[in-house]
Amino acid sequence: MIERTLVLIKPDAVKRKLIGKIISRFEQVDLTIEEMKLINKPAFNTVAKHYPEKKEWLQLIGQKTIESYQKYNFDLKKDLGTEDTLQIGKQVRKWLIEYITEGPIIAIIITGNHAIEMVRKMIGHTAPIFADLGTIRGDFSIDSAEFADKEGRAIYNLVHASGNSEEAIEEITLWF
Ligand code: IDP
Ligand code: MG
Repeated sequence: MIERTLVLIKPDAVKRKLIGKIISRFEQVDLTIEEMKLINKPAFNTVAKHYPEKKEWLQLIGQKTIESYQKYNFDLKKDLGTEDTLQIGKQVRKWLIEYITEGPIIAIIITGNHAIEMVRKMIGHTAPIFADLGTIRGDFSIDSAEFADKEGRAIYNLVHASGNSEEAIEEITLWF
């Protein structure tokens, strides 16, 4: 089943000169680069739409943070001032918009057999510290939620990829 998905190479990856390495991984498995562009200054409004203020999604992000803290027995309340999943989600969304707008990014449409699932598998877990070796996030970073939260920023995890077919359609329309 041929699918299309959206990938963003985030500012930390561009800064670290990883564009080529990341793109070559997708080509290596025979996925196709259908469109690609460098965006020098990602607009606040576009990024805010990319990470919309949807309650369900905010709660999911909040939940991931809580799980990461539990794994290491770290004090969530101390770092984030709250244990409420929705509040944590809102805080992370703010950091995320700051992160994606802070420098140049690359937007790519990738197509291929089961491209959405395949690309997600290739980028790995949201937190690089949990991402398997062999994935993009796992091979190029060791960042984690608690580490990022302590510095008051989003997890620097190099790439974004659409999570499902609805997200893919919305995100492709937004960026292209
Ligand atoms: P994904 O990028 O793996 O799909 P999402 O849950 O959609 O992960 O979260 C979007 C982005 O928000 C992540 O890529 C990461 O940069 C950031 N993020 C997620 N959880 C946290 C957190 O607990 N602290 C800081 N940043 C986070
Ligand atoms: Mg996501």
